[in-house]
Amino acid sequence: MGIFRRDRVQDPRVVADPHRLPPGQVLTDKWPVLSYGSTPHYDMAKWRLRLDGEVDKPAILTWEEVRQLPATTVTADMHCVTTWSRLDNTWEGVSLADLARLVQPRASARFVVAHCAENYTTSVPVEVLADSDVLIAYRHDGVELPADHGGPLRLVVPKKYAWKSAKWLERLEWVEHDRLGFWEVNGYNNGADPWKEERYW
Ligand SMILES: Nc1nc2c(c(=O)[nH]1)N[C@H]1C(S)=C(S)[C@@H](COP(=O)(O)O)O[C@H]1N2
Ligand SMILES: [Mo]
Repeated sequence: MGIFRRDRVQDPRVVADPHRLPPGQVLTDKWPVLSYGSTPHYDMAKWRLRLDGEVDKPAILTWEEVRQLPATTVTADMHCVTTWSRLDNTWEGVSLADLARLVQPRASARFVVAHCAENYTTSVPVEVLADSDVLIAYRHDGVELPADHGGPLRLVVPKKYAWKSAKWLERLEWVEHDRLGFWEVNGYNNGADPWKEERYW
């Protein structure tokens, strides 16, 4: 039976709202780990989150400082380009809107590049990040975000394929011109809209 226990016809949430499952996707109740490279293990006393680039108030935050920022809870679906979708993930963290209030991006900033462990990067337009369901998350479904799933901190962009939801986030860089990330240069479509099936080039 594998991880794909229920299909779109049977799940009551999808029956009630067929739009929730993008075309070509299959539901999973389990949470697969999809990582290129190995899971990093940080010394949290030395860990930092860098917020910089085209912003008026760049910041370097310690773990304690991240946890003291105003917290947000978002319930959102997750769609991987390899065709699994996991509904109703509860994420806790800091909204991108609150982060933007902190660093004050300039008008010239049109994209944000997420920099992660192992040189993984991805980029997201600022309009997409302005959506109220976008956050940097440190908890998932009531527990601290497991390391394999991006703990201590990951970006979550629910309305894009999940490779935009960068795990092991270390830096957000506001930039004027888009910069293709790891998967985007390796064959994934930079638009990444699951409802348009923007999967590959
Ligand atoms: N740093 C980093 N972030 C990443 C990845 C990765 O390999 N490295 N994989 C992406 C992909 S393709 C998916 S589907 C999701 C998977 O998240 P999960 O392992 O928590 O399910 O993380 C995304 N973020
Ligand atoms: Mo993925």
